[in-house]
Amino acid sequence: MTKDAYSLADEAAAALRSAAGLDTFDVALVMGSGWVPAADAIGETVREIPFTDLPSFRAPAVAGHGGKIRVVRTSSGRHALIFLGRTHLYEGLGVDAVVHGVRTAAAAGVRTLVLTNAAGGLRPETQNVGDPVLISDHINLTGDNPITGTTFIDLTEVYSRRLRALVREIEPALAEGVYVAFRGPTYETPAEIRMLRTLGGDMVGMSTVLEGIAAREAGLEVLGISLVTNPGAGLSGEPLNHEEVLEVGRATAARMGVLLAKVVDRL
Ligand code: 8IG
Repeated sequence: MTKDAYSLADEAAAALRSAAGLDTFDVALVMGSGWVPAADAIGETVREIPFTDLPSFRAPAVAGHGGKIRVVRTSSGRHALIFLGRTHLYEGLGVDAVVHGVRTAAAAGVRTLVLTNAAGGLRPETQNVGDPVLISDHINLTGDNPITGTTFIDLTEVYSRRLRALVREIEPALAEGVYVAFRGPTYETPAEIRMLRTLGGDMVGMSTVLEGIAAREAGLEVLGISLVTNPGAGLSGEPLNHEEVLEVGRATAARMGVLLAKVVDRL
């Protein structure tokens, strides 16, 4: 029998503890595209571990997505695991590969998970490119789920109300929104964007929801933040491209980094 995804995460957690020289960690952060430059503000780097040094991890396929775990000590002495890059469902490696980092972090003792992403904005009436938006809930249109079998996990509060309130103590004006995920890798058609607006979505992307589900299964408290890097297809008259995502990230890195550093120190 091949080993199940949870035992593989236990093995990866043991390798991570040993590579990091630490027994446990307070928080993990997954840095989406556009967020990697913000990682520098979170704390002092203790060690960097390439994904390829840890069992069952894959190097991310996308340029600009990094590919390592940075172990950081924050100014208040907390230890954070910063995932610089993630595996996406559209890479075709399967849902277990997508959530392996989250399961590994949970197995290594993390109790709080911060999921960041870059996303298309579905509400150009109120959203500007470069705005962070707190994820209040999600709509999973990936067609997949990290859980198989009769484990009926409650998803009433995937994205912690408590953590959202804590972020709003730091940035009271931050908007909240519902994040919709498709498998990708195509961006949407304008008709799909109109559909998502009708369905109650506020942001659209290709990540986060499967990791959020796996995190709730593991009992983690989750904070989700999207960086709006483009209006959804058909909302602006311009075609979408990946380079603008990275550019918005570079332009907002300082603001996002300061925000995350403050959040991590108040957990
Ligand atoms: I950044 O407009 C980013 N990621 N599906 N649609 C989808 N993913 C995205 C988008 C977008 N922008």
